[in-house]
Amino acid sequence: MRLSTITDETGLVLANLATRAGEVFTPTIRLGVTGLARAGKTVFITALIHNLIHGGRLPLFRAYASGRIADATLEPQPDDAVPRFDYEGHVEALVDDRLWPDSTRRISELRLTITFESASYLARTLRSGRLHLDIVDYPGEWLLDLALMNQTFVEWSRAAIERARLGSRHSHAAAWLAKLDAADARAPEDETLARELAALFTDYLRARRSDDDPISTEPPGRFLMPGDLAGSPALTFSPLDIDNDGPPGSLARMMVRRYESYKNVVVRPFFRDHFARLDRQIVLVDTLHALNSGKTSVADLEAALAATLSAFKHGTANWLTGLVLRRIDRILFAATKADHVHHEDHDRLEAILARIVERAAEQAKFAGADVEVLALASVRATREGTVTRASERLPSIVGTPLPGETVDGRVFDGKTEIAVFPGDLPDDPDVFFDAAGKSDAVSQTNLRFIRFRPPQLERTAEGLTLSLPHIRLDRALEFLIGDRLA
Ligand SMILES: Nc1nc2c(ncn2[C@@H]2O[C@H](COP(=O)(O)OP(=O)(O)OP(=O)(O)O)[C@@H](O)[C@H]2O)c(=O)[nH]1
Ligand SMILES: [Mg+2]
Repeated sequence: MRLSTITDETGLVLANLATRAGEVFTPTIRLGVTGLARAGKTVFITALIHNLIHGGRLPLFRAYASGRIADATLEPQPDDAVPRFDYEGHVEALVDDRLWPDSTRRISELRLTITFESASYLARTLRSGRLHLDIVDYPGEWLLDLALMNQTFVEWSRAAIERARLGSRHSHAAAWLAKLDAADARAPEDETLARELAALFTDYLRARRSDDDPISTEPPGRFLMPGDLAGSPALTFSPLDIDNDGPPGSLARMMVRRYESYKNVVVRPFFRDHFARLDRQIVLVDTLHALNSGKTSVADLEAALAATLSAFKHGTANWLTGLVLRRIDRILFAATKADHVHHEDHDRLEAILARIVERAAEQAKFAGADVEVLALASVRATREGTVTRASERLPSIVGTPLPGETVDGRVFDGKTEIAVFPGDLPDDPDVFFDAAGKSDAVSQTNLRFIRFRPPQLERTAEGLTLSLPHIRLDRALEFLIGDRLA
């Protein structure tokens, strides 16, 4: 174990002890909202808070439905160095302008304090009746960085180059791969070459991000969002086609050193400050987008989640276990944007997600956590209806497509409502995982999802806008914090 690791974890013991001491007064749940880029983290956090503050319809969130929650308010967050989550800005965009939030570019945090009355007399006399819920939002790009913690430079290089050579990505990566082929990794280190390789590699990452690839990101996450590390050696490296670290003084050694610096300067502190202290976790997965893009995307998504979540296992398997890392005792895997399919398909969506996260969930169980899988929509942008096709009545969804979305060659302006039949999800989740032979089964499902604008909110007779509609946000809340309000 390196010295940096020891100091890291000593710091963490102190941080966790300090948090625990504070909890004598008001208990705190640090909720991890985890998800790849565009999975729906920012919308989820905004909708959760909005519903609690504005009296949303949450019948399955028991403490709330039975009237035991007196109040939910935003309070100053505990970490002074982290910007505040722009809750008000996101709500305004969603509710007033009917716009989704922009992709998140930096980390932010928010504390919601819930004042409640326990259901039992004993708990009422022993406990304070207040609970802090601390939530952190960050760019999904950064999540895949966690997978680097368990990988050497050589392992990471091999996997990254393999992914770059796949299918449509190959064209984005061509210039970078050609430069790699021409470079001699065993030759003496060369700053100019290192910069050129890093720049071409970054161009490739950028091209993938703008593509409609569901796993549109590839670590290192900071290459596209460098912040104040821009231009530093820790951000000036690239995978190399090598099978060992190379001789001292070589280009390969230089890249290995920088890769390790990236892990120490960027990834480790991010994990330590925001993930090692979590109590509960919700993992948001845009399952429908992956299904829409076919089997390769589903396989990519599965691998990305398993690799990312293995960082948590790595944490708990540490020799300082129990002393240092908080134990996550509940994990909810949620298929987001479930309002894109009819409710009759929600069970199937859950079954498919359960299959995608099987490996990742196994690791979580290993650490003794309760695991649940759910299909949800943080903000429900559609309602249900039926369309008639060849005298057959099909369950459909009705919503306003985002400006620029196209359906059957027709381009939408963001003002027109339509009813669509998105297709049925298959009963058997395995059709997305079986070997090539069965690939027809997937194309036959003929799924078709379009992006909708946030909903027009209903108003009460007094002119008050109602809270954001959702699907099963209340069940998610019940699982994630319900027991702490009992
Ligand atoms: N219909 C529908 N669309 C949703 C929902 N949640 C998210 N979306 C869509 O998904 C997009 C991404 O959601 P975000 O919450 O910004 O995703 P994120 O995980 O914060 O993404 P990054 O900030 O890039 O990491 C939004 O712009 C919406 O188009 C939902 O509940 N229903
Ligand atoms: Mg976001």
